[in-house]
Amino acid sequence: MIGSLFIAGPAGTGKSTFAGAFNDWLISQGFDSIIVNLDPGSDFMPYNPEIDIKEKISLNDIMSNYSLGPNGAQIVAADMILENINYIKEKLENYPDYYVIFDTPGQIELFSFRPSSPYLVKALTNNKAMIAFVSDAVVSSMPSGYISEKMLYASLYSRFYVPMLFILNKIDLIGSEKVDEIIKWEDDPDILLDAFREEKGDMLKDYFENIVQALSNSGIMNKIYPVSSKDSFGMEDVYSEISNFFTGGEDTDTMYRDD
Ligand SMILES: Nc1nc2c(ncn2[C@@H]2O[C@H](COP(=O)(O)OP(=O)(O)OP(=O)(O)O)[C@@H](O)[C@H]2O)c(=O)[nH]1
Ligand SMILES: [Mg+2]
Repeated sequence: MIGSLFIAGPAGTGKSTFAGAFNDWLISQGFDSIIVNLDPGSDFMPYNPEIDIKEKISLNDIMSNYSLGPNGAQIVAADMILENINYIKEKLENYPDYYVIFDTPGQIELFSFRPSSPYLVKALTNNKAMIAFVSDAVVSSMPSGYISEKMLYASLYSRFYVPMLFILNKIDLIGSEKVDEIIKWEDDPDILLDAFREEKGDMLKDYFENIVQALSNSGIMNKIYPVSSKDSFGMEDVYSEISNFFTGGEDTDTMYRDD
């Protein structure tokens, strides 16, 4: 692989739609790209994965074999991905000059907080990995929602230590003025703090100020990528970032061979 992008984020933010849209965009631009589905619980996928963990792991089988409910089965399934790592690795060998997009389970904790996940990322990609954290623009359009998403983003970074992109998805639902406002929050913590005061009053000001300061000092507030996966908007900026990281900005798909 040239490099990989793990798509993570809270449930329903559009991870799978973004995975499909970004893969389609890459292919439309002449790049080679595939999707690997790592979500054993996805009933519907808005793309055709080249590699699909559902061929190896069935949530229904786990529920009946281990007498588990759907949540317990999801946890067992997430850990079982490791047992199938060679299956995925062997299949990936067929795609040496490809970008590989990994779609991860809907519930963010299954990817973020299982002990196996950082190992999985490393073993599957040999450290050629980035994470696209997909946030929902509607949630992020309130200062309190935005900062909660940033804290989740920071928590993923604390687990994986790989370069990450904050994708503000579904911007078609909030309009360009709101997007511009969110970008200003990202650039200037004081503007974010003012907006937060307008939303919540002065009550939690100190708490919020300290959190924003900590995130700002840690480099977590640096850049966001506004995207509409529905309209295929914003994909080029995402591509620029990953191509910069994996190929040093060279517009080629053959620089980072495994051999
Ligand atoms: N308007 C709009 N809707 C979107 C966009 N991206 C995704 N959606 C919708 O958001 C819903 C959830 O999308 P998914 O791609 O399934 O989200 P997900 O994060 O993969 O969901 P889980 O894996 O179940 O957690 C679907 O109804 C999508 O059509 C977007 O850019 N704009
Ligand atoms: Mg999904």
